Amino acid sequence: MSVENQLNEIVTAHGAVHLTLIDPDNQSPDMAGTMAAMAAEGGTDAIMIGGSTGVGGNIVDNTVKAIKKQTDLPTILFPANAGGVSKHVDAIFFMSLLNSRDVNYVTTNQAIGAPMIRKIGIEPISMAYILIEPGGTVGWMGDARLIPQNKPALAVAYALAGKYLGMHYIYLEAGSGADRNVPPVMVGVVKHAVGEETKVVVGGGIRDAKTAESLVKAGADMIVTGTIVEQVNDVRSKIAELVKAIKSK
Ligand code: 1GP
Repeated sequence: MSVENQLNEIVTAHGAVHLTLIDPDNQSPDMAGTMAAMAAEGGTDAIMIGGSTGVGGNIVDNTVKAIKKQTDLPTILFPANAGGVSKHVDAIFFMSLLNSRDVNYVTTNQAIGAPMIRKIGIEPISMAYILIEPGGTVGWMGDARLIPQNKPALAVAYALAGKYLGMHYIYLEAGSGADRNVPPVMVGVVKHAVGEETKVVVGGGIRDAKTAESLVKAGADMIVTGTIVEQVNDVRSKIAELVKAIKSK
């Protein structure tokens, strides 16, 4: 079964998916493998691998290989650009940064990477990537016109544009380590607009069970957490706490 279908089935069966993001630039590949294994024990559904800076060359490959050695969970690449593609992942979030001013992040990196993805045979999962304030490093690197937190209608407009362009997933991103996560009200109106079939992924600045739960209650299908995994000693319990809060069954 494709990774996309696996994730969608988890949404149907359990109400939401939890994704753990590991930035290859922030620890050794072995440590990344250990973190992924602990996240798996905590009940996360898949491991995303990516970061905005310092992720070229072998580091992504080595990190993915170490993660695959220590868990059976699906691995999904979350690339900063075409340079970060690894043949070892199961799938890739094939994203367009819809609210970027820079065409490189909207279509050029995608065109550079697409033939490689076809050749190595990893599964592309089409995704509209939409950056919300504060936007973090990715907002700066991606030259995004950040959507203000108090303008949910703008997020709806971009999300619908993504859906009508054929994208299956809509990622509302506040930026890694954000001091303000995407507001639940924005998630709610976006989910209402795009409907059940299009999945809404939310990430950036989510650190506790209460926040994760409020976002899923508002309509998020998938929650991404990254920074918190790097900050706690007990990764397993932290992930278990988040997973418990978002799964209805
Ligand atoms: C970043 O949304 C993800 O792309 C995760 O954000 O690191 O703040 O959990 P955090």
